[in-house]
Amino acid sequence: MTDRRYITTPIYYATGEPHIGHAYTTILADALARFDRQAGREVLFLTGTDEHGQKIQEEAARRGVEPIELCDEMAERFKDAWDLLDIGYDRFIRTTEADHISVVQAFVQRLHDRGHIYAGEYSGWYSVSQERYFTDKEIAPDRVDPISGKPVEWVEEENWFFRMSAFQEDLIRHVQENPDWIVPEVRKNEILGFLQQPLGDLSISRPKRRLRWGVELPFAPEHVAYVWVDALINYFTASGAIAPGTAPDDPAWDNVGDSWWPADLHLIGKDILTTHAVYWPTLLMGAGLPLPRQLLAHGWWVVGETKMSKSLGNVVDPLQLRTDYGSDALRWYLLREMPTGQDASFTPERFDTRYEELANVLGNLASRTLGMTAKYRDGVVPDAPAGGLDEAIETACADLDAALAAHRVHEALGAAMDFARAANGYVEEREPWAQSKDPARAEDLDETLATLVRALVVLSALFAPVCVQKMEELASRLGLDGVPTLTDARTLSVGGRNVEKGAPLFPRIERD
Ligand code: ME8
Repeated sequence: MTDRRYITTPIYYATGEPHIGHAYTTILADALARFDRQAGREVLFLTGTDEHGQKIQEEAARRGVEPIELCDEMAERFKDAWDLLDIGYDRFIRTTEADHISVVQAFVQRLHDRGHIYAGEYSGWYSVSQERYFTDKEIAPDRVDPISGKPVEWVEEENWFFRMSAFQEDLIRHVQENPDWIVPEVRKNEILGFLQQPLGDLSISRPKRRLRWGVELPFAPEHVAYVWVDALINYFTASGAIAPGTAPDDPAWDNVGDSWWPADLHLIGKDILTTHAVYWPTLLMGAGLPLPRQLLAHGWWVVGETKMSKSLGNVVDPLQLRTDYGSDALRWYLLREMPTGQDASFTPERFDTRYEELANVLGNLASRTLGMTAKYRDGVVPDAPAGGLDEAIETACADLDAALAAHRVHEALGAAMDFARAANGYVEEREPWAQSKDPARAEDLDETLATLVRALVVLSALFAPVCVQKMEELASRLGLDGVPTLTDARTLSVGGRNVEKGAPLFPRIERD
């Protein structure tokens, strides 16, 4: 692994409010970025909004506003939501930014100059909801798109095409030779299955008379770029590989190695796998650019058996959950509950269960450790050996690392929680309340308390990428100047520190 990581989320359509699915991907990216930073890596974490295309144009018309007004408003909504959920992105890109438009134009011109673009006629079934064409087979029998279930429309128009078919063999080889390029494996197999059929060429433009809200093609000013082409290029724009205004044949294109490109990890939902695993890599091949190092396509949050969607009216609002339970609890629930890569069902009962896990295991350990240090030692951590849980710490760190390397984030968090459980087990085993009654066991009690405080210091580091606020709070009660890195947490001296019990970290919450 390099000591730099470039992590991206999809850029979300600026048409609706951020919902729990958007929150999930973005919190996942944020937690991975925090784990990376904690391990000393330099990170570029990119998110943003997808602001061109028919979907935006239609939504703006429906609201009676200009597309850019809608985008300005929605970009702020997404930024506000991410602030409230403690998502510390490094860059928020909007596809209407002048810099991005310039890079898209240079990119498509470069494809054109390299002979990969031609003019043609297109006819097919188009889904505005997914901004994609679907084949007859995919829409049968109800003429709806297979992802959103919304009606498709028949479109016939003159378009510019990208010779995607020319890269089919190279793409298949790339997927086969890099078995971890698409994870989880089920998604890799889905793409290999898709690639067994001959790959068509990709229509990359829309005539302006049908769609005016997009990036004008430099070689065909009567057309705008197909929104997915424009959107995918965002990852490249934000890498800083090509300065806006760079000519399509500038040598800089052949030497992007000093920038953040290629991305290390594109996090996406499985709904947009084809665009990321087929359109994007072939476009990059056409432009002669390196491919992203990995795609992780996660599953869907569903309600009952159904995908969450605005039209079904079953969308869970992440900001309401934050108001009721706090951002840390929401982040914990989403990342701990969904096995990374699979679907998960949102239920209030499971939310409560996951919250109670935080309260009863981690919260309880913190209050008993800090409470006993206050009661038996006036809040000063004894200067005593603190290694009573060292083996459990080793195990937790090794399990966490292995799970993260395998992109099993739920298991990484499980390893952190198992360690908190082990520390509670240590309390039961050592019975500090009994030790405190026997003056001959004062040293034993010192060791118990020092060991438990060390455990809390380590736990603050283990949980901090997810429970951002509460672990800051815990670190401050432990007399620390911020949450330590995991390496420091294992070695810094705890003896002599003043600690403070404070109110429960995860208080009981009454549901109405
Ligand atoms: O597709 N469960 O944007 P989008 C889990 N603009 N994740 C979900 C989800 C759910 N129920 N619903 C949405 C677009 N997501 C394009 C992307 S990228 C160059 C352009 C998450 O607003 C998941 O990450 O429809 C999914 O891929 C993404 O939101 C789709 O967001």
